[in-house]
Amino acid sequence: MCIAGLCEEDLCANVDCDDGNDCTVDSCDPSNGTCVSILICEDIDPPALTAFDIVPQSVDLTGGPAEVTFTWSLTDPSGIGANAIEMESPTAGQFIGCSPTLLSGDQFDGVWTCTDTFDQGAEGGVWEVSTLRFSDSLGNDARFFGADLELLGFPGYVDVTYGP
Ligand SMILES: [Ca+2]
Ligand SMILES: [Ca+2]
Repeated sequence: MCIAGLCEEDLCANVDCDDGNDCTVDSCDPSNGTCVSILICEDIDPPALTAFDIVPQSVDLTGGPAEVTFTWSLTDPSGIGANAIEMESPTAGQFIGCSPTLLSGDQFDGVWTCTDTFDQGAEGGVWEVSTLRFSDSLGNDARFFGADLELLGFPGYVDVTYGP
């Protein structure tokens, strides 16, 4: 821009300050070209679980170990903080679990996935999701068990078998 014949470079000309977060108002500071985000929401809610799946929901360990993949979708205006899943065997106190990475989207609206393995010799029977736990970046957290997931119409269990 030019003022009184003196021209300055527009430091904000090619700066996109949109951080994808609806809870912030974003602008560019023309004095130095850096982004400024002002929080406009008070976020007291944990992330919203909008989808959850386990593939497969039945594994036969007769021939060896079997992988199981968890995929779920979370939205939160403050972004995701912690995020993890664990399954527990019917009686033997065995666990599998993993911490997901982003499959698509971003920390405000994204699909998360991770894979773990049932070792051959793992206890047979119905394994339950013992913890699906996540929080936003402010620490608002939620925890789901298998029964909670089933109530929402999502799978909460994996059937571990050794032959038919
Ligand atoms: Ca924003
Ligand atoms: Ca939140």
